[in-house]
Amino acid sequence: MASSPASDLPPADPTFAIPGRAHWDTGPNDMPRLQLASPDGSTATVYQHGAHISHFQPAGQSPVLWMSQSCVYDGKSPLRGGVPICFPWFGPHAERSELPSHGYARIRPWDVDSITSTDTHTIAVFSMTPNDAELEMFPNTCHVRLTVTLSSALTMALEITNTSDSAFTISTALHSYFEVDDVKNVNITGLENTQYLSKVEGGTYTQDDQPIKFTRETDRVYQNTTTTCLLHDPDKQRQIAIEKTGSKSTVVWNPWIEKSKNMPDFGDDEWPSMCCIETAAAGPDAITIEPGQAHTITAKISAQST
Ligand code: TA6
Repeated sequence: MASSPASDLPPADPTFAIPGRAHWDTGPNDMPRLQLASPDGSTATVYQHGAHISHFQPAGQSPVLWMSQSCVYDGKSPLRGGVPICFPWFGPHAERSELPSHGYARIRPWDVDSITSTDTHTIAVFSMTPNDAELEMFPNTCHVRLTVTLSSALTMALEITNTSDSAFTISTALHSYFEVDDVKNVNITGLENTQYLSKVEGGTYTQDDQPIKFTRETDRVYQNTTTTCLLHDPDKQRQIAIEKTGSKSTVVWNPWIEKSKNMPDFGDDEWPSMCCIETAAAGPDAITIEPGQAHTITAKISAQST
């Protein structure tokens, strides 16, 4: 890989840039964010807070990731939309309700390890090591790295290394929010005949042999699945593919009307414009990592006109 850093500045330096490929700017409340571009003209944005990807737009397409207009940019809250990193647990903490939903990784700044470019890709690497407060929540030392690779597709690789001397089990997700024209008109293929846990109805069910459609609040953790999902959006005349490795859970979520009203960082009328298809390892598909070992989850997002 031929990298072309602009200078010997540290990549987290706000003056670091690779002309035409990477530069830092600031979002609301001066939150640092990295703007990436690939040779084909695709773009992506990653906030240093949570190593949170907030934007991905393939060349010639409208934005693929959804962000709430009510998102809170205070450097403490999770950003609503894009791709929050859920780690080291998914959802509410199993025993301690006072701990943050979806873990600590998305609500703290990450280090910037490198920003490089090649003839075809632009790559940014972020990492974090839990601090004392985070170790109090989850008492296992680890190192977490997110590699963001931008071409006409967006590939995210989340590598979790167990740096402790005992095995630990984590649940995690790349919690991707996708922009759709009207969620009532989309469908998702790839999860037919797959078992899922429904957080809305409660209990476990099996998807029929039909595509998933949204007619109500939907919050499903599909289990033991490694398939690629396709999000078909006829109104946008687009299909979004989510390919994955290292993940056996796929979470499908739309809050619908009432839940949207109960989320202060989610507009009451925003639910028709999004749906989540999350690349996860949760519930029975949680991951146990032995000392000194690592596990990587990848999600590759691409879009094509239909
Ligand atoms: O992925 C679906 C889910 O677990 C839902 O239950 C809902 O809570 C959503 O995540 C958003 O969680 P958050 O903590 O970001 O509000």
